[in-house]
Amino acid sequence: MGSDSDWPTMEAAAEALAEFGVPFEVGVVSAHRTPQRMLDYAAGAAARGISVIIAGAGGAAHLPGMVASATPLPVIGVPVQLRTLDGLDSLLSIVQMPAGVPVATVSIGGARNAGLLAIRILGSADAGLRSRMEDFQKGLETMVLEKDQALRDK
Ligand code: RP5
Repeated sequence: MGSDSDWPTMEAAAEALAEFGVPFEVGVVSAHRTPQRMLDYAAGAAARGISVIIAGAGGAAHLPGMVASATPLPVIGVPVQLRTLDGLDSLLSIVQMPAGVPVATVSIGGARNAGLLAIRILGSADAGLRSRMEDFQKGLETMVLEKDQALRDK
């Protein structure tokens, strides 16, 4: 993430990965304040065994796109909502990438979905993880059906 101030938002991605038992690392890598560190991080991630990068930033949120430009790994961008502009600035800074440099952008503040998308990407080559994702999806369905039934029983 671009700042430790992003952590209250980004924590949900870490929680999702932890729920599925997927190992991850968390860190602050700023596109504007530590540009060389960001480039080194992105360029070295694949060689260190990283498979997917979730990059969250707010405001002029150039981190996900710049990381994507310096790694062949899939990058998921999380627009972090700051006090101004309702996070629209973050979203637009991340989502409108030039052709050739994709960032899979989730919703404003959508860090949990970023974690879940990373799990789906990893699950495409991991049958056990994919099976756990299918169980998770069945759990969502069960939850909705139970809520529906609870409303009908009122
Ligand atoms: C961005 O600037 C960070 O991702 C953060 O969302 C925002 C503000 O950072 P701080 O001033 O709170 O460190 O680069």
